[in-house]
Amino acid sequence: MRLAPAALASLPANVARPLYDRDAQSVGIVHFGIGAFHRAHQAWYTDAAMNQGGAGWMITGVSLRSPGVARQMNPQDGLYTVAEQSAAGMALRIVGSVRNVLVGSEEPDAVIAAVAAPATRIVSLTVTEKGYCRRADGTLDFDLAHSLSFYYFVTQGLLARRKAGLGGVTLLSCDNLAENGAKLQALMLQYLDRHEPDLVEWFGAHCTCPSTMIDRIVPATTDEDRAAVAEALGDLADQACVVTEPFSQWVIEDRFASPRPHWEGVGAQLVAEVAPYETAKLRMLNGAHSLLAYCGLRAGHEYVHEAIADPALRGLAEQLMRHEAAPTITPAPGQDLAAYADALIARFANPCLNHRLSQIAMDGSQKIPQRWLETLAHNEAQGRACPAIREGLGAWILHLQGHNGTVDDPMADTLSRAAKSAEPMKALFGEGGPMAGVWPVKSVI
Ligand code: CS2
Repeated sequence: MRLAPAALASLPANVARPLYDRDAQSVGIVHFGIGAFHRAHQAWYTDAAMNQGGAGWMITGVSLRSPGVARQMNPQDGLYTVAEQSAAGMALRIVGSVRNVLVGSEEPDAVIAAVAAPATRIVSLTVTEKGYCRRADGTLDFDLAHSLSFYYFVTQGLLARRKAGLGGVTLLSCDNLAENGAKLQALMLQYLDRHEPDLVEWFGAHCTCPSTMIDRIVPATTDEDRAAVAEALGDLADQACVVTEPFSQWVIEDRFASPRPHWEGVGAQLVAEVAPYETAKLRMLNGAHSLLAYCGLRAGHEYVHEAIADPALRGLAEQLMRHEAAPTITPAPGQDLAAYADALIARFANPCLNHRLSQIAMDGSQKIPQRWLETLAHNEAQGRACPAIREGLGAWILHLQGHNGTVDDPMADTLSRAAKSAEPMKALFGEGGPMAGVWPVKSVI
C-alpha cells in the first residue's frame, strides 16, 4: 500500500494530517526545485497555515529536469510525510500542501501555464546556489540561463500574465545566498534585459523579490529512512518522505507584490530587514557546516554529528563561529550570537540525524564565497587572522585534489586543476583564478 488520500483515515492516531479540504483549495504558489528541503520547510509552513484556515495556497512544484520527485509525489496525490527526528523519537506529520509536480524538460508549457495562472501569487525557488547560473563575478551566465532554467519559465509566465492583464507575482528566493532577494532581482533583470527588454518596466512595477533566511537541516532521504517511515505509518510506503530536525526558522522580508499565506501565524518571522539573520546563518551555521565537511572528511568522518564530537573539529567550528564570523556581524535587536553558536553546536550534535559530510561538501565553489570568503574579507580589512577558515580552505584543496573521491561541483575540472598546481591557494584565489570573484582575499595567497 502507498500513501494516498484514501489512506489518510486509517493512519495511526499519532500521525498528524491535513485539517483542510485539499480538493477545495486552488494553487497559489509555484515552486521551482521541490527537493527535500522545500518539503520540510516552505511547504511544511504553508501546510500549517492552511491547517489554521488559510485558503488557496496549494503548491505546484517544478523540477527543471529530473523526473524523480514527480514520480515519487504525483502517484501519492502530492502527499508526503515530514518525520522530525530527535532523542524523543520520530514525530510524524502528513503534509498536504503540494498539489502536483511538473517536470520542466517534459512539460514546459504546463510550467509556463502554472506561473501564468490567475490564482498564482508567489513563485518561489530552492534551486541551490548553482541554480542561479552566476559567473564568478556574480553576473548572469547567459550560456547556463537557457530555455531549461527558471529564468526562462518565469519570463514566459510573466509575459502571459501581462498579456492577460493580470498582476505580477512575488519571486521568493529560499536559497542560501547573501541578499538572495536582491540577487535574484538583479539576475532576473539581466535576463529580461537581454531576452525581453519590453518586460523590464512591467517587472519593476508589478513584481517584488523579498529576501529570506531559511533554516532547517534536511539530510537527503535514504532507503533506511523510507523503511522507518513506512513502518511508523503502519506499513504504508511513502516514496516522498523527508527526515529532518525539530528546529526550523524562516525569516522573510515583508515586501510582497500580492497576498501571501499567513506564515507568521505558524512560526515564520516577517521582518523589514533580513540581513542580520541571513548573515549570521550563512557565516556561522553554513560556514561551520562547510568547515566540518572538509575537515571532517579529511579526518575520516562520515556524518556531521561524528565530526562535531571530535574535539579538534569542534574547536575549529567554535573558533570559526565565535571568533571569526560573529565579530563581522551587526546583530539585530535581541539577536544573541553567542547563544546562536551554542544552539548550532547542539543541533549539529543531533545523533538521530544522519547528515552526510559529503552532501555539504558538494558545490564548494558556489558556497564558499558567502560562507567563508566574506568573513575572511571583513576580518582582513580589520587586520584580523582567520585560522579556522584557513584550515578549512586547506582541507577544501585536499578535497579538490581527490582525497575524498569524486568532486561534485559545477566547476570541478577547473578547480581540481588549480588545486593540483604547485601553489594551489594562488591558483584558486589569485588574480585570474576561478575563485577570484566578488570577495577578493589577499591573506591566503
Ligand atoms: C548545508 C545546508 O548542504 C549544505 O551545504 O550547509 O544545506 C544546511 O543544512 C542548511 O542550510 C540548514 O538550514
